[in-house]
Amino acid sequence: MRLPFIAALVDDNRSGRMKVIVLGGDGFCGWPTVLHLSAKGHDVMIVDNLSRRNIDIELECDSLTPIRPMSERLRAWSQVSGKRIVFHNFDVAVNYQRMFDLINEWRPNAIVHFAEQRAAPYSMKSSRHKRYTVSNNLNATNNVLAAVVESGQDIHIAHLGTMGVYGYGTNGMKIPEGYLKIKLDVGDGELIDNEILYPANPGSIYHMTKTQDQLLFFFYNKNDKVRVTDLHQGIVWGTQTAETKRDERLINRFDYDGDYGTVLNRFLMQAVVGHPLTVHGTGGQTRAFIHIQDTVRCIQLALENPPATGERVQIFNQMTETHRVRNLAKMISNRTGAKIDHVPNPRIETHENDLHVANDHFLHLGLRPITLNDALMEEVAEITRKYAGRCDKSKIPCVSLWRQTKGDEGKQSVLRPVAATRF
Ligand code: NAD
Ligand code: USQ
Repeated sequence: MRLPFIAALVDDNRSGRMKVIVLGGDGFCGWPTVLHLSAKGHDVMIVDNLSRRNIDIELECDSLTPIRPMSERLRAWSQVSGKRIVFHNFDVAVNYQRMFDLINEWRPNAIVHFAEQRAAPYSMKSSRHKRYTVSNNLNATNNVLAAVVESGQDIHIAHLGTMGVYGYGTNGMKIPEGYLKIKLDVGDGELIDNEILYPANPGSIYHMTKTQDQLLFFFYNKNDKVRVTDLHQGIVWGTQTAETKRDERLINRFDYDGDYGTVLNRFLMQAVVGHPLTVHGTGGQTRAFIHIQDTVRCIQLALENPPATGERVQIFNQMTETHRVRNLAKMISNRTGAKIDHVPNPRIETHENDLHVANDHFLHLGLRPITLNDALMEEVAEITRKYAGRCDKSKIPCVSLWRQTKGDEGKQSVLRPVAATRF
């Protein structure tokens, strides 16, 4: 049986304090995680190339919330908490030497890897966006793994994967945490028990990179015994956490545009700014969700409970509940009176799916899930009201099409799924 907190106990001062590098620590999930780990007493270092802020410039759209430059964020945190966080600005996918040197000099206990291009619509905009997403995400992951191996250190890597690696259809079965138990027919009626990575079924180039990440982890774990936890996270909603609320300069980002905004935050914000709720197609898509406060708690739990050396890649489903898109829209419309608009679906995805997901690992580790509730939805609405003047409504529609074929645009909501999820 694995002992919780074992990596922390072997830390220099044996106090449970860890040295953690957070790759992508300026982003929506990364920034609140950095603050949460720092508040818990860990030594935190951020690596980020600020590519997400540059993509805002490319898309001519900004976070709804006025996120501050990194130096101001760090100064504010130091003033409110008395804790120092170091920031390095470089590209993990390109600058291998800096990554390697940092690991050698700082000798972290753990690396949390958020540093990837994470929007499915952005990844499908054009061949340039597809190539950027593949090159950025796969090289970032491979560089981190190769640097850890070359350093010879026993560093735990916690990576943010996605529920989308599984696809979203289960034919009634609960999606297991990473591995599928199977029976191999070896002939003559003899069946052998086995466990394999759950068959990948990505729905976008972005999601496809996460399925490839899984293979990189599998290989480096098998070959080099790298300790990895892959967190298959659902759609994150909300914006603030206990730490980001401590000072306005610490505010987290809030994406609402058609590429980076995710469905629940978009609906909550659309209701406030008087935009019809943009349900794609029938809205029968069911997805997994998690509040940002639980995201940071899950990462803390994952770091405190690393796999043992030699153990296979540990995969946890990081989600707390599932919802159907049209039900979310109806619920928000009932609360606010917002109009619902069923727009043609720009994506190629299954129109109606049920989704059942196992999340026992985090529950056993002590996660007490925060589920959708009025107070938290009101918090998102309040933030939207406060910063509504920053919203550019022309950026709300999702204009990134999954297939560029002429004449497909309006029809995509009635396309059949490209792959039925029956294994
Ligand atoms: P984000 O875009 O807000 O943050 C990612 C951060 O990584 C950005 O600050 C960006 O500048 C940085 N980055 C990207 N490539 C980099 C590189 N090559 N070198 C250095 N820095 C780089 O995204 P997020 O919402 O915080 O997501 C973080 C991770 O969590 C992603 O890997 C994403 O796939 C995963 N995830 C997010 C959600 C969600 O709903 N937001 C859900 C499931 C999984
Ligand atoms: N959708 C709408 N209306 C909108 C926006 C989205 O109906 O205005 C629908 C989409 O068509 C899709 C569903 O809502 O069926 C979810 O879309 P999303 O944009 O909220 O989420 P997605 O593209 O899946 O990506 C987000 C994050 C990604 C993460 C993933 C987790 O951007 O980083 O990996 O959620 S999961 O969905 O579980 O794979």
